[in-house]
Amino acid sequence: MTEMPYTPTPEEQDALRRIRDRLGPKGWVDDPETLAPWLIDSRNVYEGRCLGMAKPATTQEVSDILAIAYEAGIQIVPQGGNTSRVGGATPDPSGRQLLINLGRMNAVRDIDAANYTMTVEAGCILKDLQDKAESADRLFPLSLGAEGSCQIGGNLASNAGGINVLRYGNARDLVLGLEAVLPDGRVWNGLRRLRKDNTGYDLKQLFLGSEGTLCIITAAVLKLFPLPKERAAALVALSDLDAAVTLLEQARTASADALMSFELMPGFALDWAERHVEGAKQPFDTTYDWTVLLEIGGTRADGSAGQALEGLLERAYEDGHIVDAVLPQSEEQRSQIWFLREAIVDAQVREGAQVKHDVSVPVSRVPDFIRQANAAVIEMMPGIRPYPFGHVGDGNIHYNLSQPVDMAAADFATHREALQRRVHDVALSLDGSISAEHGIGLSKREEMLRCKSDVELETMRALKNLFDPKGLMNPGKTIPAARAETK
Ligand code: FAD
Ligand code: 2HG
Ligand code: ZN
Repeated sequence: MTEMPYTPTPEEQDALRRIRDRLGPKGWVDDPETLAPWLIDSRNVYEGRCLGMAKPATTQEVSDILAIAYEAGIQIVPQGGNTSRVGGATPDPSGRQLLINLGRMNAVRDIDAANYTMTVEAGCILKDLQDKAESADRLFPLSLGAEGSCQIGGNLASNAGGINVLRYGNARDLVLGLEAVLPDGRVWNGLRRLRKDNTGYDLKQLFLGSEGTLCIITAAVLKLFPLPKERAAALVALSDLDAAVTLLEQARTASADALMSFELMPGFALDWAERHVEGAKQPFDTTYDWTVLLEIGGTRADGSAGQALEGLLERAYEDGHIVDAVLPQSEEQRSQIWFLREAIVDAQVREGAQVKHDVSVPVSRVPDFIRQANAAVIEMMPGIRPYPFGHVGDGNIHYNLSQPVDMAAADFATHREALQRRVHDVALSLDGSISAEHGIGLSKREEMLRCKSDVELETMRALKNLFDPKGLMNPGKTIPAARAETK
């Protein structure tokens, strides 16, 4: 049975007409074909509908459309590049929500190289910002697989992590100032470029990571860093899983903490990438159990980063922590190895149904986490294929699972929740988190009830209510409803 599309009330129709008039034809999309990809999340788990997509080009337009929507009680789903892994940017199936996509707000307002800052609008594509910073001989270090399509507003709203957190921190650590529009349309201009500013509560930190539930981020002042003049990378094969933690410790010391990335990958993931992703090439002739891609950034182009890396690897080889290593000899080879790292994500999709996780534990407990989670899921489902990889330098593992080869994908999907609970239990028992970098969105909302205290949840609800008393901003995301009363 096909569901009837939602018919807006006369008040909503009037508000939508005013919004369309305010934005003009470039600022409004309601053609089903153009809308379709924006209504499905990046994992193809959620599909929604909407009243239309507003595409404001200025902060004032965002303010005006929020004010109109607020008055008419229209629910809003803020959206950037729609690469969320937790369904955070997908509207619900009711058809009553309005998408606001920031893609047209893509200007870099200012680069202040001496202050090491860049003021940017929310719709800038992350990769464009990296390039822009580089052209001013600066580094903007946020980097992740979706950087060619995700927007800085989405990165900040979800406090994204990625491959350089080890050295530079998460998205929230990279922001000095913020501009945001509150649900009723009021604009907060907090675009300060200060490294020291202890003037009361830090509102921007509340908005960063709020996943579109408190405000729409329209611009930000981002921190820049000296551009590394050389990058020395290696793909190494570990003697065993524990060696990952030992090598990480040694790499931080050997590089004087200039280690930028430290990514763990199971050897068979490299094979899967070569098999399924065009252009991906596994450089080893053997499938090792565990590999790590590490990279050191040097501030001088004098080969010192490369020397530090080689010295580190020689010692690690002598001590028996690594058994093999590939050191790229050119920029092209270095990008091939990074391509392989990003390709393992797509490769897993081609191996059938999957259940994803994004947990973190203290770095020292990563090996225990992987071993305990493996034992737990294999006990639940013999034949399941654990595919743990990720940012081990941050204690962040994407403990993904692939279906047993002889199981129907639909069958596997029915076990998703039970598997996720079990994996989350292991992470929580090791003092970990159920969401390291992807956020809560829709897919982890109910798990919040298991890992947050009443005090924490009640405070979050009170803050939500303070900023968004009508509950219009990204309803149903991030914050779970109150626990059902138990007798
Ligand atoms: P969207 O998906 O559009 O939105 C994300 C959330 O932010 C939603 O809740 C949305 O409502 C809200 N939002 C978006 N824009 C705004 C705004 N301007 N104001 C207020 N709220 C807003 N994440 C990591 O942390 N590390 C990774 O390494 C990583 N790798 C990825 C690799 C791939 C291939 C993919 C598909 C995703 C990956 N992600 C990763 C997940 C995702 O968090 C990031 O891609 C990115 O931060 C999301 O940005 P976006 O613009 O696509 O936001
Ligand atoms: C990564 O680290 C991303 O590659 C995506 O966070 C992880 O989708 C995933 O499983
Ligand atoms: Zn990740």
